[in-house]
Formats: sequence, C-alpha cells, structure tokens
Amino acid sequence: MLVFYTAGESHGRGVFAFLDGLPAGLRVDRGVIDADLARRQLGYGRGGRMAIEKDRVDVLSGIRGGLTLASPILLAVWNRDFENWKQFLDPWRIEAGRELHTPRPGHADLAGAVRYRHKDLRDVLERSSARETAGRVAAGGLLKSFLSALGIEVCSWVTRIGPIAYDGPFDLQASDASSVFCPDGKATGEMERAIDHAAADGDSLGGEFVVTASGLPPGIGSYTQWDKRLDALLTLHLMSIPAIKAVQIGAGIACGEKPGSLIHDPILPTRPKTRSSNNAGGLEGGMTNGEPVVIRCTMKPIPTLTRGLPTVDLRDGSPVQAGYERSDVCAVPAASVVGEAMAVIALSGAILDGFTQPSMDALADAFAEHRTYWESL
Ligand code: EPS
Repeated sequence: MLVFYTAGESHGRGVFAFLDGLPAGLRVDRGVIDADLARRQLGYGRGGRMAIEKDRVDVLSGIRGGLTLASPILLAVWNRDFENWKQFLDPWRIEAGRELHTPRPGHADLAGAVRYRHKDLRDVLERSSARETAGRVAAGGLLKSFLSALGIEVCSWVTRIGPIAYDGPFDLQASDASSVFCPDGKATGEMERAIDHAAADGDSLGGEFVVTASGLPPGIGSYTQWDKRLDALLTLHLMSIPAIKAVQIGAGIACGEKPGSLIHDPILPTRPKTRSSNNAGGLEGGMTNGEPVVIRCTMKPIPTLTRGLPTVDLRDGSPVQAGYERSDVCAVPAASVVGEAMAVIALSGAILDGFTQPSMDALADAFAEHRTYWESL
C-alpha cells in the first residue's frame, strides 16, 4: 500500500511530502522532480510569489545513492519567502500584524475558521493555500521514476482558460513552449489576453486541463471492492486539488447523452486487443482496459480577487469587501502539473496494490509477465 501525505504552511519553513510503500532499488531521477517543480511555478497569470520561490526537492530520508531503500521517504521543498514571514509563523512566539478577519468567498477561510474555531483566518489559509501542491508535485515527480520504469507515461495540457477553449490534439513540444501549456499558438495568445483582461478588471479566471496516462496494461485497479476501483481513486486524487470542481473520465458527462451503441468502445481483433474509440477514457469496471487513461478536470477561478468580493468582518459581522493579499490571476497551467502528479500517485498506489514486491526488480518482472500475458491474448 502506498502512503502519501503532505505537511507545511504556505509561508512557513517549507512544504513536505511523505511517501511509504515503495519497493527497494527504484532508481529515482532527481532531474524529473525538479523539472516538474519548476513547471508548476510557471504559467501566465501567476502572481509575485513565484518570483521569490525557486522550488527544488531536498531528500531528507529514504533514498541512498539515487535508489529507494524501501524505508519511508521524506521530501522537502523549502520556502524562500519564510525569511519574510518567520516572525509571523514562528512555532513558539508570533508577532502581531498579519491577522485576517474577512473570509474570501470561494476560499476555505470561513468554513475553516468555524471547523477549528480559529479567530485569525491566517491559521486557516496558511495550510489551505495552494502552496501545498508543491509537495504533491515533488512526490508525483519521484513516482514518475516508478511508472517510467514500468513503461508508463503521464502528461497533461490545458484545454480552457475562462472563455477560451482548445479541443485539438496534444503535442508535448508545443505545450511545453506555450505560456499556458496549451498546444496551440493561437489559443495560447487568446488565453493570455483573457488573463490580461481579468487582471485589469481585478478579477480571476479558472479553466480546464486534461491528464493522460499511456502504457498501462489492462487490469490495474479492481472491480472486487468499491475502494479498489481505479476510476474512483483517480477521481478522488484529482478532485482533492484545491479549486477543482469537476473531474470527468473519457467522454464524461457526454456518456449520458448518447445510446450505448455510440458510447461503448468496440474491441478489435488485434494483438494486443485495441479499440476503435476511447469514450471510456481507458477505464472499464474500475480497471484500466489497455487504452490511454484520459481525465478532464475543471478548475474554478482563484478566490482572491484584487477588487474583493462582498463578505463580513468576523469580529463584528459588519459587511465589507474581502481583503486582498498578493495572489495569482490564473493558476490553471500550474494545476495541470499538479493533476499529473496526483494521477501518478493514484496509478502508483494501484500498481503497488496489485504487484506487491519488496524489490523493484521483482516488481518489474511481475509487471512484465502481466503485460506479456495481455499481449499474448
Ligand atoms: C495562494 C496565494 C499566493 C500563491 C500561492 C497560493 O501566495 P502568496 O500569498 O504568498 O502570494 O502564489 O501559491 C503558491 C505559493 C504556490 O507555490 O503555488 C493561496 O492563497 O492559495
């Protein structure tokens, strides 16, 4: 079983990721982790914080000489901004001056203050901040080494920013070259302009991204119990990303609009078996079916608006505009990188459940044998 947790506050010492359950002897590519951390910091529409941070992974335990030890792994991404905040975030003695009392609509502020009886909303937002996703990307970047050793690749691209949509094909090079991780130059320009307009209006924008995983043989996940169904696990992992409001698999909600004859993907007599369409998004019966896994996620606009939204001051209930703290205008490109990481974590967990072995060599052998069986059918 794969255990994954994060810790850390947005302006605290750092963000941390804990991973347990990997076999020994997995070669980890630090360059992949740092490249993903750097990608997560990019994207047109990011705010001033990203000019301060330069995220890199620091491995605190569980890896020796580039190989996993099978012991728990602790990763750190240190916050450079902590230097500017340490008197307000110190574990033992804090200075006054950075308290907040006006909950932002759309943010965790109000419900979090009620849940934990916090009087200062900073006690909520420091942890609910999307800064936490740096820890997810560090863990996902590490687990990309696990998946790539098994021939599995996960990637993502942006398909919508506010009113501008792109539904063309994926192209990794073009997507990497785009300021919003959209594979189309024209759409990229229109998305940038939409973000500029929102910024000029004191507003924010959401959007949509797609995550795909290729190279998966059928039978990852299981239909035998509800919490082993891979579609449910992937959806949980992706929905847990801050600001994600919808997750669709394959044709998603369009499955409800067409008859079965137009939705279910015909099985072709090839070796290995392929499909003439992929409306199922590579998942049937809670398991992979051999086709690429395709997941579409919708992100709401960021709740911190320069112009503020109507709210109340929790000290006296008086109506006010929500306070503005430095923020991003749009973080959909960054969220797409987090989406990759969460898909990688979900897939790694399902594979580790299905192929439990103490060493990476043994696990890779068992996985290869499973793939050979599928290819022989
Ligand atoms: C965030 C507010 C901004 C974002 C932050 C998420 O940070 P700050 O308050 O320091 O300007 O930049 O995202 C990150 C720091 C990050 O690494 O993604 C929020 O309130 O959620």
